[in-house]
Amino acid sequence: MSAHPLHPRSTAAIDAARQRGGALVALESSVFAQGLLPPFNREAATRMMRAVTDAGATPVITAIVCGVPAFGLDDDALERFLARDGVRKVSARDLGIAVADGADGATTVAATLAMCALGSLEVFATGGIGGVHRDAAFDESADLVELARTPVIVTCAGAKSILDLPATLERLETLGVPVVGYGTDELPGFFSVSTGLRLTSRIDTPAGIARAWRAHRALGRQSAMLVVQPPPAEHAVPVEVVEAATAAALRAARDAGIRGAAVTPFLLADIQQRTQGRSVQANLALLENNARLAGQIAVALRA
Ligand code: PSU
Ligand code: MN
Repeated sequence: MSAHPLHPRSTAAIDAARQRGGALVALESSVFAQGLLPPFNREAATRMMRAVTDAGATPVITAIVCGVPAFGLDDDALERFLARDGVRKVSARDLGIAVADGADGATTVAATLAMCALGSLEVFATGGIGGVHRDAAFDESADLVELARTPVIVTCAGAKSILDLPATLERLETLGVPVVGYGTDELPGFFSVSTGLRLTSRIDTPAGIARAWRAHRALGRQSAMLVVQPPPAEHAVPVEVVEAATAAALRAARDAGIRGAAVTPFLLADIQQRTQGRSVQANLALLENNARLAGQIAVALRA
């Protein structure tokens, strides 16, 4: 029996960046193909890529494109993903099947971490990670286990507001994933700045994050490091507004019998509608902010 021939592909820009030893930042594609509705997904992709570039690094959107693991999307592929045209949501367990099917697949945080390991990428920016769901503790995102076993720095605004945040934080502790506040002492609430959940570490500079990361790796730790920062204050949504929309979205999901991988995209879309776009502006701003920070950290790691 021979192994399935796997030929990951990179765009020319990413190959060139690798050749000159430039800083790279991975971006997940599920947030574009499933997380945000058009036209906001295009705005998110544009703003995130520009933020990484402005920080002096090269953005690397990861995906499965026609069955090929892809580092960077060419224009055709990007348009299909933004149109959500037959693009499946791919978590870590789905990668092999998407490749064997020759499918287009948008990678979640879990699958993007796996792609980072495949492509030797050390820094990854996203919006909010998955975690332990409310009222259904058995529904725990695969993002958590992949964070436990993939050494990548992940910048985010915490975990999605739809989750049980105290439970998610406890699981991250159990799994050995450090959660570092960037300019904050508490876990941010994704759309909102504050949760009241205290963190055990805080580092306020990219160089400081790079130092902590080198120590983490030198100690042989194989886990990710989560670097969390709140959404920019001017776009943050008050916690009461987010909570009311979330409670209603959870009820709607239950009434509609939404299950499995469809839960997260359903809730995110429902909250977007219920908050009349306020949550979208916060989402776009925090994605851009996290991409910029990831770029700065990736550059600091080269120093
Ligand atoms: N957070 C967002 N938007 C998203 C996601 C998270 O604000 O689109 C996506 C990420 O790709 C994350 C996934 O990995 O949702 C989690 O899905 P699940 O809960 O099914 O693991
Ligand atoms: Mn789930």
